[in-house]
Amino acid sequence: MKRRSFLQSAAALAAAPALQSLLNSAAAQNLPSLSAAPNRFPNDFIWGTATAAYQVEGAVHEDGRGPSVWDTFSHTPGKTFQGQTGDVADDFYHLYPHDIELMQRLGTKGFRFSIAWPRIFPDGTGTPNPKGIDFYKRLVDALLAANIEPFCTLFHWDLPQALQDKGGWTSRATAQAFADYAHYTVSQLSDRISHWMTINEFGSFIDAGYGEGVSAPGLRLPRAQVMQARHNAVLAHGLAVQAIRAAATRPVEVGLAQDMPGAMPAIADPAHIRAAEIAFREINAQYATVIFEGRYTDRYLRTLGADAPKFTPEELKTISTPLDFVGINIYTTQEVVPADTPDGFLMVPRPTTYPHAASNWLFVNPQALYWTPKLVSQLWGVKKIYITENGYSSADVLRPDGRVLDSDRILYLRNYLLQLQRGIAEGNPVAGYFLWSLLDNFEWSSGYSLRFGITYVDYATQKRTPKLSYDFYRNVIATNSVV
Ligand code: IFM
Repeated sequence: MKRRSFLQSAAALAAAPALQSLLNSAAAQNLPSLSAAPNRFPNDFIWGTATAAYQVEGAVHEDGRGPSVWDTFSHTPGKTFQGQTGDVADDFYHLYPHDIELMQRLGTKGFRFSIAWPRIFPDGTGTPNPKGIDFYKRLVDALLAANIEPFCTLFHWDLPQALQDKGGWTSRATAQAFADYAHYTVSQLSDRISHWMTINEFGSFIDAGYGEGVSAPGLRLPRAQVMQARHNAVLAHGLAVQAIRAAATRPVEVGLAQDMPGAMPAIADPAHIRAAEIAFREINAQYATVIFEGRYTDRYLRTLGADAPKFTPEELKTISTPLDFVGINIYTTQEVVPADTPDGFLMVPRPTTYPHAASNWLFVNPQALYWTPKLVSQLWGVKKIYITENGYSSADVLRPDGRVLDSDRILYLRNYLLQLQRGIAEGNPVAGYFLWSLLDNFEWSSGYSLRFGITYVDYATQKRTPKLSYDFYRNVIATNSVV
């Protein structure tokens, strides 16, 4: 301690006149001022963190909550890492006041969370559960008291089990049930919440849940049924957008949170950029493209042939109901090159040496935060984007001195945020960024084996320890820049 303060004061004494004369001469020569932070974000930029109900709340049997497909799936032997479940998770249901203090210390202006549908309608439909709504009222009131803007997602994968028993997303009735749940919830909470997102990441619960069987409900259905489930889910989104607008008691902004599989030009020349645009639209045909364009691409329908979903023109209109903002969950992207094929593009297979996080799908490519918003705004004329998720899983270690020095997460965040800032400076319409995640949490079928938080959670004691990346992010927010 002594040594540090001696060095600090000695350095300060030696540097003071030199620094002053440098500043003076910079001003005289009209050079940029040393005090002006480089890589600044817009003044009204919303810095936030993100979570989801089943991943953090716990308290699965409290206050009348019904079972969800994730309760069933995680309690089925062999489905999650070491049979782990979200029964307790981060116990956010009880500890949220403490976690809001963590957000305050961080300086965040926004918090993205999701509402557990089975807390509001334990059976998916029917009589609402007032205690479920009360929990979210308490949570939102506490956020507002802390000057943190709530960004609410209505569905982050915890479908009520009762609806799954009737076919889940393979049934069109689930789309209507979702709109009804959205209508009721917004009627109760829109006096407090201005930003609403319908659905989080369609592919992660449809394709992974009904096609590959690696997420709840763990099914491997024939392709035609999975394609119909995709359609029912985007229809649910469109119906919910309309229900939210109809139910809101004051003006609200409506969007979604989608992880558009990225495509970026391997080389930033016109031919590669064109190839990336074509690829981006096609690889998002089943979700984002139909939502923004109100049509499935010819290639999508042709490729599916007899397995293509059944739909009506009226449904396509509903699905593409205009949004106020678009939330994009961005972790990675993939390089595209032009190719002499009917599609005109080739997705570059990732070499085995391509860097990735602890999650084997999370390939590190900072330019994802530059190109994905750019392509979305250019292709579909989107005027307002939030990065609703971005983050990194690491092999975090709690050291004997009580610190978690996650320099790899900082490396990731710094490089990604620099690209985000570069894009905004060039005109990408990004209004905010929500880091995934505030806390380590239940990472679905990987259980607690993968940590995404900037706060370390000791699951045995529920003790929270801010990691070095928490300090890094606090500095980004305080300076509104990446330095
Ligand atoms: O934990 C998930 C989250 O629920 C959805 N987006 C990706 C995150 C990291 O895998």
